[in-house]
Amino acid sequence: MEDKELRLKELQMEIGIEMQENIRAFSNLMMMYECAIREVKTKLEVLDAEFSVRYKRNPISSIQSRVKKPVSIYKKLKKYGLEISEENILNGLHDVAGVRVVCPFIDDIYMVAALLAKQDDITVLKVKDYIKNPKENGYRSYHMIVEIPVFFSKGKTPMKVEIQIRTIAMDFWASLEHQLRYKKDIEKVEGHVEISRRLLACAETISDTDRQMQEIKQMIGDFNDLS
Ligand code: 0O2
Repeated sequence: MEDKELRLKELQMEIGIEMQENIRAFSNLMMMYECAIREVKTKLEVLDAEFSVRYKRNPISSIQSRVKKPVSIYKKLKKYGLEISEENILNGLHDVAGVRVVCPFIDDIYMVAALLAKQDDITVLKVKDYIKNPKENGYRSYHMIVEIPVFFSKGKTPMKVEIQIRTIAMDFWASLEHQLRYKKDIEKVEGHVEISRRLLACAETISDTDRQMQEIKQMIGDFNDLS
């Protein structure tokens, strides 16, 4: 084999090895986020199980989780002007691991959030209360960015997880709105002002229903709470 050909083969091998190493490092990172999600889910499941036995009701209706897709990670890093690297993902992004908690009533949201926040291995880094301060489009949800230690063979690693807590009604609206328009170039759709107005009106109706259900719950008074 000629020198030039040999060098090309070596280069291809080097690139291949580097790519393999990057893929391995990325898979490892995603595994770490998956484990952080498991830790948070276990905490939520424990709280729900305890409530179920002590108070005969469940403050959590469902829990969903996801690790952000590589393309969304890439887009978010770009949005923040960051290079793709393990360090930037770990330090620059806070929603690679996401857990969504759906509760029956508004007061369940604040109770679940408070019970999580007071656990001494959880550090609350940021809270966005889109229930008290809904987004202009009507989006409501309680967002927490928490840091939780995960024990790997190399030792304890603090991992960030975004927790979104919302009622069944808020989840209904957000899921449909997400399908219909979120992230799409809605401004280019004919009648987009009317679409936004109607979506906002639906959000207001849903919010009013949530408030009424909360009041009915208080009127019945059958439910115990932790206070
Ligand atoms: P996906 O596809 O759900 O992962 P920040 O950088 O913190 O200022 P960021 O990250 O947009 O801004 O934070 P924010 O506002 O807390 O929103 C994070 C997530 O909340 C979104 O994740 C959505 O899941 C949800 N969300 C926020 N606004 C809306 C909304 O108007 N409608 C719906 N349906 N969901 C919303 P991602 O990564 O954008 O999307």
